[in-house]
Amino acid sequence: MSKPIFVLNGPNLNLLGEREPHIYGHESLADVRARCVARAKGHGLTVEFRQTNREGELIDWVQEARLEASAVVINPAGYGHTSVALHDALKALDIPIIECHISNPAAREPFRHHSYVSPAASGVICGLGVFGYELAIDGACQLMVASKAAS
Ligand code: CA2
Repeated sequence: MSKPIFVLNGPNLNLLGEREPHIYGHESLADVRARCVARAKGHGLTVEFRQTNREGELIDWVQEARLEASAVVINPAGYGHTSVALHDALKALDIPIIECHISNPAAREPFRHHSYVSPAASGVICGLGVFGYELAIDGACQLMVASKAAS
């Protein structure tokens, strides 16, 4: 039995669907979870889907993923623009990491243009709404298959 894909969500994403629908859409985080579960099931995999408003907890989960996950999909939300500690934790992983943003941070305010997560990620998906989470699962699976074939 394969390890789950960890889908980790950072601060304020618990508000998804409640505010700023013009940026983030109308779906709730529970809806996003359902999309991820279904997409992973199509690949014969499971997901461990979590959200936190605390930086340390997010880092603890990334560390947990070292042993317990087959890949990580992470929407770091605001911590992507601020957290060296999150960058360091992600750099310690040897599994695929997909950074996923609902909006396109590069098309928004300048303070969203830098990501501490991108240099540690295998790939980045942004600007496609919550559908991006499904593509992130596909991307993680693709990289897992490629790394198995190479070993
Ligand atoms: O586009 C994304 O997914 C972001 O990661 C979302 C973050 C933002 O800081 C990043 O620049 C881009 C914000 C998450 C807050 O989500 C909310 C959702 C609904 C209402 C208010 C906030």
